[in-house]
Amino acid sequence: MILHRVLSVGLAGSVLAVSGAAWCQSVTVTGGEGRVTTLAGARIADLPRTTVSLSIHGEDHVFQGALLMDVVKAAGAVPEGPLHGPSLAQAVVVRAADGYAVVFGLAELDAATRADPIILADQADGAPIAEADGPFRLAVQGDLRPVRSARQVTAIEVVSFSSLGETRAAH
Ligand SMILES: Nc1nc2c(c(=O)[nH]1)N[C@H]1C(S)=C(S)[C@@H](COP(=O)(O)O)O[C@H]1N2
Ligand SMILES: [Mo]
Repeated sequence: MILHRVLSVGLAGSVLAVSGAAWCQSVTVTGGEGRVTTLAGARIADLPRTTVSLSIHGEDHVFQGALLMDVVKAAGAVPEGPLHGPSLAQAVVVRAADGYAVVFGLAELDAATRADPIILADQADGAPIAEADGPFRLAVQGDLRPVRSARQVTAIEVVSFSSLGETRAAH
């Protein structure tokens, strides 16, 4: 009976998470070989949820969404498992609707390498993110200024700078 209740609450939570602005929106993810995958808002909302709190212009906000690493992995742009070799020379470019773009080293997204989470948020302060900032925005924990917490994210590109060759061949 208690288990049933927990499951019900969990299901209601995920239905709430995909309601609102992000439901009918998507983000494109371009992988190392130029393959483009479109991730629907519902798919992003289905990934494990993480919370990041940021102070923006002196106001505290709580953002919730998927780890950016889980998003690029869900799109097949980054292989599962620990980062090795050529993966450490990959960068993640996140582009916004207004032309703003920010860059991370892939290792910055890796929970085994860097403690502070970077999320693609679809909720701010308990509600879907309004059009002016969303429906998707980054929330980058650990930056001293919120300058890389790009609003209105539309596209993510994983770019390789390695001269070691194919990422998947690394051990
Ligand atoms: N798409 C987009 N995201 C952005 C920016 C921007 O110009 N465009 N400015 C950044 C900066 S400089 C800051 S300080 C934070 C908060 O700024 P805001 O008041 O413009 O939201 O958003 C960041 N995200
Ligand atoms: Mo800023």
